[in-house]
Amino acid sequence: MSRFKYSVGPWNVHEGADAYGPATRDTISFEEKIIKFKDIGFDAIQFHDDDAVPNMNSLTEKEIIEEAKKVKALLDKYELKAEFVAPRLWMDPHTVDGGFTSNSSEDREFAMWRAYRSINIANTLGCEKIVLWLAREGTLCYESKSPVQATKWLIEAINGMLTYDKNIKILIETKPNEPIDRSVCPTMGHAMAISAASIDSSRVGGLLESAHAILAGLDPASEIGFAMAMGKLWGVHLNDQNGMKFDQDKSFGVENLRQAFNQMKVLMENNYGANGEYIGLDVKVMRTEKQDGSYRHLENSLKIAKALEAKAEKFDCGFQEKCVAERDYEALEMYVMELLMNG
Ligand code: 3MF
Ligand code: MG
Repeated sequence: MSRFKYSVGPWNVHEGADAYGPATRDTISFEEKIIKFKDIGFDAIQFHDDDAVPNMNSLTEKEIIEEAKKVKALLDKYELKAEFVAPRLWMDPHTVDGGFTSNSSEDREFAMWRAYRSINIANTLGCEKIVLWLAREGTLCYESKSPVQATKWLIEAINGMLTYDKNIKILIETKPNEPIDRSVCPTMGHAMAISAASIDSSRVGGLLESAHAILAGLDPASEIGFAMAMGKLWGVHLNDQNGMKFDQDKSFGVENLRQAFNQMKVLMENNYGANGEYIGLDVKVMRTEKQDGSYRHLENSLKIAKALEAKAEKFDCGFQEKCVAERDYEALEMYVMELLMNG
């Protein structure tokens, strides 16, 4: 039995297309996905605004809420919760140059329209969390944007959301690059500073994704620890990543088991989940996988997460303290390796 509740997004089961090649698997319907998610052992679903309400740009505010109610009924039917709603500000023609920090005022307005509609959808789905993955908030051409102005626009946008709804919580999902070159808000340190600069810091926190930290050259466990020290780690996307290249969203722990262990350990030691936070697994199956393997990365990630939870449970704190007191870090390191290597 795990101490954690786990969540997943519909995008984590996908058709296998990448930047250089077409789909390799067929599309699976939303309902079929969530039935399987439940079956695998997930407790909650993560949503982009248009995962919940497709084609939302052409719907009225009232129609958007009506559509979201149908999704809520589906979640209730399968006894699943909604964890968060994230405005998808990277697919639309209005966000070619970014959303909240676009150089076009019309596009910035569109981004706010989507953010407010995301809040309405979250309220309808019964969740209080809005995730901002700031995909295109940054530069491709450095001189095209002022880093000062962009940061101020981002804070203004967050203030707008905090004002629009008095209960909503905003989680900034930091990422240093991809699809843009240089992000306005690349790390947890940046997210915490933006929180502090907002009109209600108690409602602005962070979501750490392992792969995103690795892309920034940082250790995910340290990023988790930093946000937890501020009391502001309200979401995680555990996965793995082989070095500083394109975002891979590999199964949790498959590249660096010790690093994965330390993420689990820091979450457990600091009581992550005590306020209802979920462990999200933002993983993608390999392109080579056949149709009937569409969920294997999720099953594997969950299995690895739970196995690492058991390892962290077994961690001998007395021995650690002894090693620390004696400054015998070679012994401590070998102890960790043996813990991980021995069944
Ligand atoms: C990209 C991501 C995103 C976010 C998602 C929810 C598509 O690297 O991690 O997945 O997690 O948009 O915030
Ligand atoms: Mg993510």
